[in-house]
Amino acid sequence: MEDFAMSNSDRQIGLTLTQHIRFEQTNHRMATGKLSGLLNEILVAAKIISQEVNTAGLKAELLLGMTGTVNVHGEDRQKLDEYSNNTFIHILERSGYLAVMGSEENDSPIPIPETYKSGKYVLLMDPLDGSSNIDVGVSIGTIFSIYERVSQSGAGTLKDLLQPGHRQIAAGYILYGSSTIFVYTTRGGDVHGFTLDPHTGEFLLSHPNIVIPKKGTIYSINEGNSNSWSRGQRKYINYLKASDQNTGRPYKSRYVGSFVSDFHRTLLKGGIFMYPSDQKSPNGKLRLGYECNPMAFIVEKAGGKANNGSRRILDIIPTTLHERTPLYIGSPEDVEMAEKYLAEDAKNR
Ligand code: P6P
Repeated sequence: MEDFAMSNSDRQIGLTLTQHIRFEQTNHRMATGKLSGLLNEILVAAKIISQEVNTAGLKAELLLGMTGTVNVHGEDRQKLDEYSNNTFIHILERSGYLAVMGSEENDSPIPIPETYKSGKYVLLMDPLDGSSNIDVGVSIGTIFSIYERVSQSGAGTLKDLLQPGHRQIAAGYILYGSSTIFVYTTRGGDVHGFTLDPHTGEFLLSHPNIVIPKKGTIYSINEGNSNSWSRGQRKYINYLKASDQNTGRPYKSRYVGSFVSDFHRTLLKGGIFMYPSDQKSPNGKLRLGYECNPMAFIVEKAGGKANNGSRRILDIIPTTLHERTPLYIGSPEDVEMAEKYLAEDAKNR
């Protein structure tokens, strides 16, 4: 009789995201089932948005282009931005798992309507990051971050949304690219990636136990800002461009201009993504709460590092919902090397 015993990795092939979330829960990593429920609601929203993003070109009038409004950051709001934000809010506010939400698209906290049950978690999200790339077919993404509420009862508050990143319970992103990929991690878990099968509508396990290389050979930064960089930043980039076989230099330069895409490549291939402070943007461009903290939580779970040039991202205590921070994120050896060069700036100040 042929042996039908399957290896553990064989058993994982075809595992759906819903099944994976349930297995994580049964391993007592999400014992209550409430976090599982919340992640499954996010999964549903992701499928809806993926469908719209992938067919937006066919409904250009309806879904592409500007809405004629701007968001809290003064950035033109795209129709798909608004659609994605509304989709997440409408699905999650009625889930019963959340006490309050924060979104890149909303100036202030999003309360849970009294008609719905309030829950023990709070969620921060960038519903559609990289949206300036929508009309030109470049990959874009959703980023989310989940905490337990700190307020005792009743409606969630801004304080619930201003927790340091090390208190996250779960975080993840969805990349709407050549395929739709859902990557997530939980406090007690590892980092796993799932690819949407358009035929079954299921996210299937495609990247189990993601671990970032200790060192890479790719750097990712907007070189258009180089005239505004600090001296240490310029010296670091010149170091990466110099030839030295022993350290894999010169590094390759890759920059999509869509954070979820640039981060996903860095997570899988290693290297470093940087959005530094510069003369134009002293605090950098990326937002701490719903861009940097969730990606920092994920990269640390995958063995990587994330800092603001000197300080661990997950230790920063937010003071406002939309505050920005400089970001260095990726392979630990690369982030540490960047930190060494930037330390020179501190000495020369
Ligand atoms: P720049 C997109 O608008 C975004 O917020 C991130 O997705 C991306 O990493 C960054 O801005 C790109 O900024 O200044 O290089 O165009």
